[in-house]
Amino acid sequence: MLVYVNGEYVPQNMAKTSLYDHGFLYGDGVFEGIRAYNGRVFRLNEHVDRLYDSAHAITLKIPITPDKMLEAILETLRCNNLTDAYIRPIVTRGIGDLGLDPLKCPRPNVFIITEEWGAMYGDLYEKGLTAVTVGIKRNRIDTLPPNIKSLNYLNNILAKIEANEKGGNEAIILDTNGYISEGSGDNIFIVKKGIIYTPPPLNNLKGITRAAAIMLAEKNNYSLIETNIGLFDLYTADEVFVTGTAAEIAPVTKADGRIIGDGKPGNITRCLMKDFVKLRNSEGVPIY
Ligand code: PXG
Repeated sequence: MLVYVNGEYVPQNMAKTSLYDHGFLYGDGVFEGIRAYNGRVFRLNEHVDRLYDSAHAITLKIPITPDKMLEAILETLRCNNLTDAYIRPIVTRGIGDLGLDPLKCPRPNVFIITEEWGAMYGDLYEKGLTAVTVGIKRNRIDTLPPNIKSLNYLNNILAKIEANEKGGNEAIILDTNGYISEGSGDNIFIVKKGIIYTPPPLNNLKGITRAAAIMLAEKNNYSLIETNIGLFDLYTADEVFVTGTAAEIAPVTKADGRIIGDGKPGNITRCLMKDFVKLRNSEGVPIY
């Protein structure tokens, strides 16, 4: 597999950066997670926009234009003959000294990794995921805003460690007010009496799959309300599902030992899952 490193395509085991790259030393950088299906990159412009927004939020000036980034992503896929892939653009602050000051890093580094990739949860799309709330809280919005897709994912990783420990497929992370924020790598929705609810995108990542799910809900004339959600709402929901580039739309059928609805993926969840598969198979930027 070839990877993109600052304008060049190099074998993945030859790609390198310095130990002094602040992406490595401090998690100082941003990234994206993108999928390609059937030779088309799903929501490519949206992911590139979010990458540049994340970078802007940490005053990181990406050394190439968004158009060049988009073309580099497509070219990396082409170099590797990929049609169904996971794509990981990464921009680090670049090489500096051991101090944390980003002013010491003159040039950000740009990397693009691509891999062949299929479904994430396998039979769990039929059975549903088991979710567990974790003790670690989502970063407060006035500390490290969860909207920034930064290379510092320790908050999410600590949540994932707890979920693994508790035997859950995914973590449900609360914010410091006790409201549900998101999973370790996906956004959360609940359904009650035919109405879909999801937290406003403040204490979580502005998920691109989340936006697609909202669009599909509107197309199907489902009512959808963005509002704060608590544990009671989660436990007593008729349906729960998560959305993310990796997870796509995946049903949750158990949360903290409470069976959700009748313990099977609900009708609205299934409808959105089906529509999402149609959408991602039919839309996207052609690679070839
Ligand atoms: N919240 C968080 C914290 C995420 O990292 C999402 C929501 C969903 O956003 P999108 O735009 O993808 O719908 C994400 C993105 C993984 C993995 O290995 C997951 C993500 C990114 C990178 C890796 O599970 N999720």
